[in-house]
Parts: sequence; C-alpha cells; structure tokens
Amino acid sequence: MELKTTTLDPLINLTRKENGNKDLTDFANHVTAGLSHTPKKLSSRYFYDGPGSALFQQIMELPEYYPTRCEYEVITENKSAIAAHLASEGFFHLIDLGAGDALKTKILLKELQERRAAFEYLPVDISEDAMQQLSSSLEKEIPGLNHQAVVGDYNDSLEWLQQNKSGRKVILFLGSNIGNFEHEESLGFLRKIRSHLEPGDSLLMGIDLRKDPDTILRAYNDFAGVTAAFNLNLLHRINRELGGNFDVNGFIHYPIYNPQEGVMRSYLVSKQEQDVYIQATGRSFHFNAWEAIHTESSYKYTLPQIQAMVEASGFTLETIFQDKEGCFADVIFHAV
Ligand code: AVI
Repeated sequence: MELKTTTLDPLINLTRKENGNKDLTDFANHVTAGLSHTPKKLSSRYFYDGPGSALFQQIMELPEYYPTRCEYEVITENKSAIAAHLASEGFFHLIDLGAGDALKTKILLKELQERRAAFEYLPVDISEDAMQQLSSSLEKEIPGLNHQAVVGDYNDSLEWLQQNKSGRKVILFLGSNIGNFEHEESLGFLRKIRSHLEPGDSLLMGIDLRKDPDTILRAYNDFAGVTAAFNLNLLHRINRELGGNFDVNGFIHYPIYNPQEGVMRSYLVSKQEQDVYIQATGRSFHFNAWEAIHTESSYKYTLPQIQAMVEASGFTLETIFQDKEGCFADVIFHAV
C-alpha cells in the first residue's frame, strides 16, 4: 500500500482567541451553578488548564497510578493484532480523542508505519500546548507520518472532522477517559461518536476494569500528593481566571471508592466554615465546616457492562485486548 503524502497544516485550532471570553463566561456560569447546587459540584472537565495538564502528566508516572502502565502493556503486547485490524480495509483517518502526549498511540503509529499502512493521524486535544508538543515530537520520532493536530473540545472536533475528512474513520478513545462520564453521559457521548461514523468504521476504546478497591483508592490518593494538587488546582484556577479568593489551604482532597457502583469519586472538603467571593460571578458562596464539592467521578467497568454500553450506542464488539493481570481493557468496536 502507498503512503498518502498530502501536506497538511500541522495544527488546526478550533478554540481561537475570539472564543476566549465565551469560554470564561461558560466557566463562570458553570462555577455559579455548581457552587449553588446542593450538594456542591464542579466538573473535572475544568481540571485541564496548563498547570492541571502538567500535574496529570505527573500522575501518569506515579507508581500508584496503574491505568497508564496497564494500557501501555495492552497496546505493546497486542500492537501487531491491533494494527492489523485497523489497517485491514485500506486508507483511514486515525482520530485520537484526548490524545495528550500520545505515549501509547505512538506504539501503534510506529507499528502502522512499519506495515506501510495508508492512514492519516489526527490527534485531538483541548490543550494547544500539548498538541504543539505532540506535533513536533511526531516529526522527530516518526518522520514521514501524515498527521494534523486538532485543538478543540470533543464536540467541536467531531463536527470539524465530519465536515473536513471524508473516508473511513477509526476513533481512538484511550486512557479510560470514558470513565470520567456519568453512565448516562457516556451513552450520549458514544452515540454522538457513532453519529459521526459510517457502518464499517471502528472505535478502539481503553477502559479501566473493576479490581481490588484498595488498588483503585491508592491510584487516586498517591503518597506524594500529586493527585491532591491536581484536584486542588481547580480552586487555584478559579482564583486565577475568575478572580476568586479561595484559601486553597482551607480545603482537602478526599477520594473514596464505591465498590458496588464501581466508581471512584473525588471531593474537595472545606476544613472550616468560610465564604468565598468570585469576582467573575459577582457572588459569594458559603461553605459549612466539612462541606464537600464533588469534583470527579472515575467509573471502573466490568466486561459485560462495556459490551452493553457500546452495543446500546450502535456498535458491535470486535475484539477485547487485556493486560496479563486483567486490570485494563482496550476494546475494538465496529459501527453497524
Ligand atoms: C483522565 N482520567 C481518565 C483520569 C482518571 O483516572 O479518571 C483523571 C485522573 N484523576 C485523578 N487521577 C487521574
């Protein structure tokens, strides 16, 4: 097969500056709604500003954070079978949702390139820094790779891809990012992905599996306190971007795993009664002593749950790849 050699703009930014004020207004509205809600809540979507993304990189290197290592093993051990599946039907667009540093995807990219597969790599991420770094690292590490990075949220990027890229598509959704959606949202999101695909297109999704609750809890409560800093950064971000006066030391990171629901929930708990003023919202918010803000859910799945969720979204299961210990699964689905 021949490699496609079109010259592409290396980076497309769908979040350009003119959206800056809208993004800030959305953030301020989200904070007003979440801190007025009983019980208080904020979305983990807002974890990933510059400092938050850097902290997440550190989390992925922690000894306690097993998902990255387990998925790395799944992809390394099965790269040949996965690449054979992806490249079985000629040219395709490989769309990597939430690509970040693409550490695991690069294993597949190298394998695909060795097989001289015909494809174009389209990493998508909300962080422009991450996409710029990824573009330059791809040029050094995988010369000749046909790629174009897209900066944007999942929805805008899927729309852009539908309008600008025709032909077979394979979506990668690695790193158990699906776990950060509540169950109903994950169904809605997978249906949205499906609506941007044609029958015969594929989805390769990485999902963290249920396991010893202590192992899970440790992964979100690491000894070095990096996950605590990651969670607390949300309050720093509100201070920086919305003119908040959170005393961040007045809050603690508190993660707890529910083994019946298979969900890790993280909270920020106020150590004392306090009021916080946030300029961009024009309001103060009251916290009772030990009142908590729910900031993140990380769902862990069983294999039957994964199959049911994805089949309910218009896909059929093709193959499940797992690491030796059964910690993590990467699953290929076909759009029907
Ligand atoms: C991005 N996401 C899949 C991570 C997770 O495991 O839920 C985010 C994270 N939160 C705390 N540690 C890592």
